[in-house]
Amino acid sequence: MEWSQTQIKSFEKDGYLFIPDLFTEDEIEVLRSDLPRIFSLDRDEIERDADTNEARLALAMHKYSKVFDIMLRHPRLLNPAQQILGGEVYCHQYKVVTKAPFGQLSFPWHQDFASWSAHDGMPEPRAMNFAVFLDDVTEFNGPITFIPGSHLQGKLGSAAQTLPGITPLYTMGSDLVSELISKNGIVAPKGKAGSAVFFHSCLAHTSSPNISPWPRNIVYLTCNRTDNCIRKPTRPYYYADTDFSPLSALSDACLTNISYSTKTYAQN
Ligand SMILES: O=C(O)CCC(=O)C(=O)O
Repeated sequence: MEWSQTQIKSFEKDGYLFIPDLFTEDEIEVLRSDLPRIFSLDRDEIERDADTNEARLALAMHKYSKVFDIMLRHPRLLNPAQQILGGEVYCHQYKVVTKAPFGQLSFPWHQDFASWSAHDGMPEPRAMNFAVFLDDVTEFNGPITFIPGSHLQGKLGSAAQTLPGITPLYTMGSDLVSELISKNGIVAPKGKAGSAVFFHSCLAHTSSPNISPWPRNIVYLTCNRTDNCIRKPTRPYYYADTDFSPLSALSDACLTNISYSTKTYAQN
């Protein structure tokens, strides 16, 4: 499934594309049903707040979850990734960001490319995020929030900020964010589980804590063009993979075709 010209134009203008109901409820349930097992694992790839033990991220889930290994190669993510990035892609980062009911996790304003460039030596902003909602996302459970069109400014000023349970994030100052918002506004795509939002690596974004009694899990596949592979890795593989093998897509029915017995078992 590739994007139409209208979708491409909208992405080029706004820096993101929201697609409601890209995945069915059944497909999402296959993924969501493995989350309790994943977040109970004691592995380096599961990041928690050291003080509260609140789970924040599961990274590189393809190493220990069969169903997320399948999702990594889903054609509804990979085909547009190859189309929009203009060539073969590999997985730079793959994660579930989990916001527990009434949890603390939030992200200050940032552009992803600032961190990928500074930590990983990514040459150009030719990687981007393909995100799928695993729960309904509302204004109350900490939606990801964008400044539309901010990607057109390229990489902007930022400084490393230490955050609990994740590697330092290159974040943007309030004056710069205010200026961008006064020009371009602010938007938080919301929708049912199964909806997707794909966004440019220079798009300024943030997200606030989950103030609701409902969970908010989003899976992010960050694809990078193989010829833009990272040059100076400084972080563990699960933040910035150094396996630059191109991904190839499975069949469109890959999530529904897996047999019941394989749905929840561990990958390794
Ligand atoms: O999932 C979220 O709330 C935001 C995640 C984010 O901003 C990021 O991973 O760069």
